[in-house]
Amino acid sequence: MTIKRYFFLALLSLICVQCESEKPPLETSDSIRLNQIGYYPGSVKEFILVDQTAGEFRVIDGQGEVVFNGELQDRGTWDTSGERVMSGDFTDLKTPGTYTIEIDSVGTSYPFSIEKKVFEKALNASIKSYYFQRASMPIEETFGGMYKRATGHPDTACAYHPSSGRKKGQLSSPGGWYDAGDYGKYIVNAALSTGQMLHLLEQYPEAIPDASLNIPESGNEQSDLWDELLYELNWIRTMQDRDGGVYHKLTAKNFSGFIMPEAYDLERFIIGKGTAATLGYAAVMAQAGRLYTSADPVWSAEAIISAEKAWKWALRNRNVPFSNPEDVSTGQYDDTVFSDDFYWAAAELYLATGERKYLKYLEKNPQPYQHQLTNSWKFFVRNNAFHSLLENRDKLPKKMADPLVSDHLKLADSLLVKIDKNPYHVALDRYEWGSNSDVLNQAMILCVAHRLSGDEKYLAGAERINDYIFGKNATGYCFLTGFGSKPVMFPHHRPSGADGIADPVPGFVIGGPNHDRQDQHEVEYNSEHPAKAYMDVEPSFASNEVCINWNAPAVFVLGYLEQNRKNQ
Ligand code: 9MR
Repeated sequence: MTIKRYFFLALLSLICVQCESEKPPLETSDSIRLNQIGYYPGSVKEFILVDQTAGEFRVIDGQGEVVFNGELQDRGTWDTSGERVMSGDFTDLKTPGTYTIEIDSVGTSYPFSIEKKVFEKALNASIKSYYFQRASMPIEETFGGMYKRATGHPDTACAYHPSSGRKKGQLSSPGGWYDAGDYGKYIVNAALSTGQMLHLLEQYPEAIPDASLNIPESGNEQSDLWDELLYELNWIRTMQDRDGGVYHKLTAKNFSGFIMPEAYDLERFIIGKGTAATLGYAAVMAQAGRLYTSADPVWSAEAIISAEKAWKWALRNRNVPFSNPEDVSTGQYDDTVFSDDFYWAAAELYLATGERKYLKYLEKNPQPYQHQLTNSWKFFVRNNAFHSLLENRDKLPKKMADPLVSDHLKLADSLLVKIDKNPYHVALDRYEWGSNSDVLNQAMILCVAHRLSGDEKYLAGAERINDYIFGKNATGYCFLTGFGSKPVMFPHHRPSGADGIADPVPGFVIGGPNHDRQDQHEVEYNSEHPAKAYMDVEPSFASNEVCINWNAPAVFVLGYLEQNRKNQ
């Protein structure tokens, strides 16, 4: 090497060292909030920057190359989270890959992907979570891996609680899913959740093919989602009394401690019998019976006959509410308004049987098309009816079908207006118990609007909302257990707490921020703001529990997005 060349190289390396020392590598910043799983190439791609001011951002690929430059927009202060919010958009970046976002003086985001089928794993896990919730059977290692466990709660000899209307005897009512972090089984919520997922199967029977979930029924040439739903439906059927009425729930008198299912130590009872459970039964059995006709005509016919029997019971018992008897303190799913439950049952029975009496009932008893703000699981019962009727609008008189379509699109448009106005591009007005499911149910409404109209704006709206669940939110957590760079680690879920495994059972959408903080005596929240009223601690049943009706809209939305975006 010549001396000249030597000096040239030495100078060059000095300059480089200086460059590097001027630009220390950026650290990961929790102030950048985005979908930690990722985006489809064809999706709207947004992220949020909080409590920092910056002008520009860049997207960096896996090789460290800048592949996109963009500008941040000031979105003002969001009172609900107390944050100063800026947003960035990189929708035009469509090349598949793994990326991060960098912002000078702030840091770098968590990594995320742009890829086709970007939610496939999250979708499958969100369905598989129901397998992990199965009562009365073991979770075998072949299917559950390290989350294997022994059989819990056989439920083959449950005594009747006097509230059931029976004074003696026992009911065999095995199977079904545990409702949530507790080990109860509740008909109202079982019907709602199963009904929501049946919408996905109705729209896309092949969305979850056989053998995609690795569950015991995989390989039986039937959709694995059907198999999972049947596990619940067959339990639901055991809860119908001979007169057609349906028991409200099967639980112990109180919640158990944080023990594994196989360590159960409390006697379980058949509790309550009422109008809401009976109508939920009628609706979901008619819906499943209709959709299952060709696969299993016998099962289907029996389900529909039992649904009609339930309907008749409800007509004779129009106003039998449930509330916990004095000696019972498990979940209530209490309701006093049954018009929406009647509406859903009438809708499904009409579609299943074609009988005019059910159509007449719907015509005479229309339901308002609006979004109720509190205890919205009650509202979603009504939505199940709308979604089935809309999907089958060719079977409705035009004067009924047309307003249903236009009302649905109006509701979806009102959500889009909120999404545009909100600094985080979400549409929630209130953060209640299970707020994440409210977010997902709004996304579901937008998916249905997309299905009705084919208009891309609704699909984009559903995605923008869905990003919230995976990290574009005021807590920075990815709210699906087992996913994301800032994952939920301590859900209020008994098996996750008791199994001695550090990672929680995967695939659960946790409840999310809850301004009402019903658990504040046990949990110290670190923010006063509604959108931040969330703590990743096991005792937080009001913000960090899992529940079957919170996962159900995630299954629908992720399934819908996969079907509509997988090739884009
Ligand atoms: O999701 C339910 C929420 O809307 C109610 O405010 C809350 C209190 O009644 O109950 C929630 O449902 C719980 C059920 O009662 C028992 N299993 C766990 C459910 C989720 O926390």
